Amino acid sequence: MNKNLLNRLPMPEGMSKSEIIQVLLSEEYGFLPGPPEKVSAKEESAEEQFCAGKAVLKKLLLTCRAEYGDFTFPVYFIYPTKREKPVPCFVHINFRDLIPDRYLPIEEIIDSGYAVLYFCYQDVTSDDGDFTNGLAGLIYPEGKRTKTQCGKIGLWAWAAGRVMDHAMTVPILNHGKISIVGHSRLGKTALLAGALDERFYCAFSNDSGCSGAAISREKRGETIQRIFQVFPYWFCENYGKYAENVEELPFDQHFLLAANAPHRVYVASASEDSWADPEHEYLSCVAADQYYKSCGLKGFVHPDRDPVPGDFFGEGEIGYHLRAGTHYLSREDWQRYIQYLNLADGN
Ligand code: GTR
Repeated sequence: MNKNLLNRLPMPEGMSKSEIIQVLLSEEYGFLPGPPEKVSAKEESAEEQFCAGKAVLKKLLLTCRAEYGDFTFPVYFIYPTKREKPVPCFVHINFRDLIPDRYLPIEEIIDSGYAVLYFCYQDVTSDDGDFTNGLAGLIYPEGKRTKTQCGKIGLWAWAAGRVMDHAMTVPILNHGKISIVGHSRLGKTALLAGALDERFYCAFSNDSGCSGAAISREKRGETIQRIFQVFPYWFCENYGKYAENVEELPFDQHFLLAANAPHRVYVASASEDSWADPEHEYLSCVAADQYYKSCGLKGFVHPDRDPVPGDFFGEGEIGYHLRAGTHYLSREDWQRYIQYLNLADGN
């Protein structure tokens, strides 16, 4: 572990949660639209015998009523047929609207007693620099943003919050155990959604890398310069000023983990994912540990060594694993998430 780097990072201790969020929004992700006045769900279709009858699959249309207009997007709800009590749930932001999907081993998740609320990010707004479609089109007249209005990550995170609004109205869900999961660019989104919405029990980021969990200073693989050159629309325009000045950042990505306190946050890395940089994702957990501790929490419980593939550190509010292999959201990652949640429940 790069202890020299760790020792010279800006630290969030002494800052309030809202001050941490303020700096992340004004300098990196941009400010999100306010919450809608009302979220309502309409059932479009239902499959009662999904997964050999072990689950119900419903397609819902979620409508968000706000001063800037109505916005509707599809959400899939899959829940176990047999339940003794309200079930925990994952809100999963995915790349596709397929079920099953290679990033969502749904039958296994259902067998573990979890429900899933699932949406496809591009049903919210496109993954490109066009700010005239979907939610972006409502918020940004003529597709133009100011320097600190949010980019696409912020808009996807906003939608995750609306799914949470809906989840809180569903009686079969355990409202205290609703977590958010995303992979890669959607792992960055999951961390932001968790930071902005304390109702999430845990934010799971999978291989989220640059501008997600990984520390930006001295980063290997993707850098702010590179990400802002290729995907400037994920962030607010203001972030561009750090493209060639990473040392000028008044924070680093452990602030994003810290902003998830007091609820849980989880960093999943893959050993061969050098573009995301697993070392710097781990460093971020170590750096955020102090903030969690300063809130009277356990933080990141880990041994005093670098992680090796197969490691799983699940004792604290910051959870972590290092999976062998490349950039992917695999069933092994999901198994760890479920293991972590069960451990937190004392099972
Ligand atoms: C890459 C990008 C990463 C990561 C990834 C993904 O092209 O450089 O930051 O977000 O896409 O989302 O799959």
